[in-house]
Amino acid sequence: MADQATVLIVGAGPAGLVLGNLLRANGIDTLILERGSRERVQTRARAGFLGANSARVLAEHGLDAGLRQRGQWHYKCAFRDSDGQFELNYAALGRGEVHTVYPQQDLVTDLIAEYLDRGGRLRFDVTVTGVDPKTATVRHLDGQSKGRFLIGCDGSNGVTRAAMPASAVRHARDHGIAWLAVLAQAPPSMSAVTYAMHDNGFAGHMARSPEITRYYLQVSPDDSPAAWPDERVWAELNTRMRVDRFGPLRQGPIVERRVVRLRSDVVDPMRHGRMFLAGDAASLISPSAAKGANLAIMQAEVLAKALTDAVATGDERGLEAYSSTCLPRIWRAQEFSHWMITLLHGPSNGPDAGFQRVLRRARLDSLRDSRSHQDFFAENYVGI
Ligand code: RFL
Repeated sequence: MADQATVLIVGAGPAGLVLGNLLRANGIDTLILERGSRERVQTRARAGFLGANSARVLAEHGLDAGLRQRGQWHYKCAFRDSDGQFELNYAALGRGEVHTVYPQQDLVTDLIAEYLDRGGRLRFDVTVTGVDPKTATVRHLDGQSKGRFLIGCDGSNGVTRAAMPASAVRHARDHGIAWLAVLAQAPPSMSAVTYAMHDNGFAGHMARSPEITRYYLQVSPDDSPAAWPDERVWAELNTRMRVDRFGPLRQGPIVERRVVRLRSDVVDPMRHGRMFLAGDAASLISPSAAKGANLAIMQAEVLAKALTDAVATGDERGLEAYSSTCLPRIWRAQEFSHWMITLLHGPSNGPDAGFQRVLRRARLDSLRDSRSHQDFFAENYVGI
């Protein structure tokens, strides 16, 4: 099978689907190739917290009907440790922005339906096995597809980033930390996102929907999900969340568990020949500050405008500036995410562990007491 399209996109995650929708709205012939089945991509639970810019992009392009109906606004987060707990109402800080909590699989479901309604072409169950960035051609088991432009939205282990030349730099960091990420079939236990610091390690609580809550537990990087049956997860959450002091968690069956290593990387530049990278393919960011899907949506908007200009008028200045437009924003998010990692995770057992412990205390005290620190936090937490 040989397909042609003006814009060929590999991957139907948030990056590929937002881009596809924006291009279709501008009348650009677009084909998305996705390795998974429709059912698989529509049930893959990952992100939930969408920042103000993502909500704006989705609203401005008529992609927010589900978000408006079922999304929930979140505007505060809490930090707790052995000294107590404090809350930050970030809607009253910084730029006064809020998060919209909407499960990623619901967003992906909405985006697929809207894209197909807009006349977009999308093939599921097609695994791209190789790409040629110079000719914007991809190979898959059914043959090959060719575009005028090729967009890699196939995640951080995809074939498109693997086709970047040796001259492209991949700035990478493994933070040496892992989280057990679980979804519990239970309502949220608190009204705020809660970050708990404990000598056993970090624990986090994040609402997803009235019936489902995400929890995180810092675990050893070589830990396996099988070592964490439900009882062990709840016992450790109860300890680290200090339920004896702050009240019980609403428990329910754990319906998904996986170990996520906290890793970050940035590919620079994000372009090679006729190929452009977007989303996790361009930059992987640890989930510590909930930025990955938000960065993907930001890049999709920038790229959609640049591609539209190139196709409609032949003006490729937006495409030439794609990397330099996105990279500073990606690095701002990476910097904040890294800051969150150092705030949330206990010191190692190294010789300076005591020093690091007191530093973290000072950071938390500053965040609790300093209005300018809180404004800075709020601006970075919800924005990019
Ligand atoms: P995706 O979502 O990984 O989609 C890539 C798609 O490409 C397909 N694919 C291929 N298709 C054809 N041929 C091939 N060879 C292919 N190889 C791959 C895949 O099947 C897939 O459908 O990347 P995209 O679009 O860049 O979106 C990125 C986001 O998914 C990711 O950044 C977020 O989920 C990160 N993240 C969060 N981000 C937020 O903004 N807010 C959050 O609250 C948040 N929470 C999270 C998260 C990520 C997590 N994990 C699992 C790492 C929570 C967790 C636990």
